[in-house]
Amino acid sequence: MPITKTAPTPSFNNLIPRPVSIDESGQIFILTNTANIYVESATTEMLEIGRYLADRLNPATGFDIQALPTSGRPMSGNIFLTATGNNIDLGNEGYELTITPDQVTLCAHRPAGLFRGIQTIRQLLPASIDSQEPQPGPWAMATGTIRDYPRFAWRGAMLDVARHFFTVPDVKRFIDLMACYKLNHLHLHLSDDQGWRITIKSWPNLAIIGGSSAVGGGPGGYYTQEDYADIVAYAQDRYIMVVPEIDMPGHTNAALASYAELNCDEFAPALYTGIEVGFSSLCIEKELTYKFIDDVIMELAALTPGPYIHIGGDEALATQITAYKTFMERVQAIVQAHHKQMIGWEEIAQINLLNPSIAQHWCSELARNAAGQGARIIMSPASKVYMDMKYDPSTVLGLSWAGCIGVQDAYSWDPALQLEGVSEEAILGVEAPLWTETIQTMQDIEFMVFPRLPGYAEIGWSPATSRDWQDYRTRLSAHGPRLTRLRVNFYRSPEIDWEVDRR
Ligand code: NGO
Repeated sequence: MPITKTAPTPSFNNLIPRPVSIDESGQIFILTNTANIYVESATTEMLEIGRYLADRLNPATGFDIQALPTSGRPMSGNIFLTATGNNIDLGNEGYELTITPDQVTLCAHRPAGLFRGIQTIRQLLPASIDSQEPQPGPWAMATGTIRDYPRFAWRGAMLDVARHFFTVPDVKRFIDLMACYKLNHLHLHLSDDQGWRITIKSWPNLAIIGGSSAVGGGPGGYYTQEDYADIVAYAQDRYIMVVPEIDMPGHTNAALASYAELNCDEFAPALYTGIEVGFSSLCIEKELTYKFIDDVIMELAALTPGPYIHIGGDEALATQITAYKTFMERVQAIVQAHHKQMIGWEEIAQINLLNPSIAQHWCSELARNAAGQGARIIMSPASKVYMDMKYDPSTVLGLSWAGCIGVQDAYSWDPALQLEGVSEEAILGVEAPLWTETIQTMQDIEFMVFPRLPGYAEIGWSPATSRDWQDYRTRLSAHGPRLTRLRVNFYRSPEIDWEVDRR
């Protein structure tokens, strides 16, 4: 049977994450070459958001859509972005989208809400809207109203740039793809045994020596502070907060190799290019260790507009537990002295956590102790959200220590039911890490991240009661053509009947 060339009927049914409320009215709006984007209460920030949308629409439509200031509703045929008259109950990221045959109106209380709503507009247009070259229209959208806001404040992804290094353009592409699914935190794992990836001006060898290796012995690399600031600003323009991690006291071979004086025996170990964990430790007894940490956190805090610094704390297998506690309590004080909130992997629950420190659950029950102390929890259960796990035993890339994670496994769990003693109120949100021991290129990243990431985004955003695997599976199939247009090297999982790109 020949594949039909007609475009799918416009509807609200293929959105990911699924909105809180959908009310279709059964007509269509058509975006034409006379349309513009009118922005009310046109601050620079609001106009930037309008321009962001125009930049997403112009390449594929071939139109010259402009973002223009307005006071009041524009004429029919246009897109109207406004912060006026919106219900503040929708919160900082919530929005209301009303589409009639005449107009598209996106209303949000805060700019972040407009930005999230723009992702919904993109998904309501045909998949070909994400092409970089002009495509045939018509650019039809279904009509009706969507009211939407997130379940959890933290919807994140983590990229390990330490095991393998990824360039600034790679990280920006990762950010763009996160933005499509309304994610809002990018956790960068900036140091590990195999590499130190950011310049610290007071300890220059960290990047120069510690940045010169990678798993498998590749050339490594590092971000200058300017590169890092560029990433942070790029993310900020997409309402994504960068959360930097410097892992300690374990996972520190790259630092120890860069400065002999950081080692208890004053001998610098060789650079490490294998994938074992748990063998390195900063020297807990040395005062210099804390001077080092203070310097690093001070520079990192100055580069970080967001409130968080992640200090790792996982798998400190080469550090005695009493020493670990002494160390971590000092580190917590250092982070707070630099006016930041400490985040650590759930092992930090072994210390006396000071408000507002945050623990990240990955594979033990320690997060429960953290919640018991009143700390908020980020849920990253390895067996569900580790994007470095293989999809199934035949996946060439990836590890499998936490099991294989198919698309359904990745989707079908609930953060509030995952760990007894860690309830909805204790949970700040969900984050999916991509560790990169086996991941070397952007193509590899895309293959492991897609199509699992949209599922994590939905778990973080959509009400638990509205989630259903069969329904999600159908919606995800319609994202195949979108990901293809975005040139994402996604895994064509056999669990999904991928929709054919019909134009
Ligand atoms: C663990 C370990 C990482 C590994 C990862 C591989 C945590 C928090 N520490 O997760 O160093 O890269 O597994 O899956």
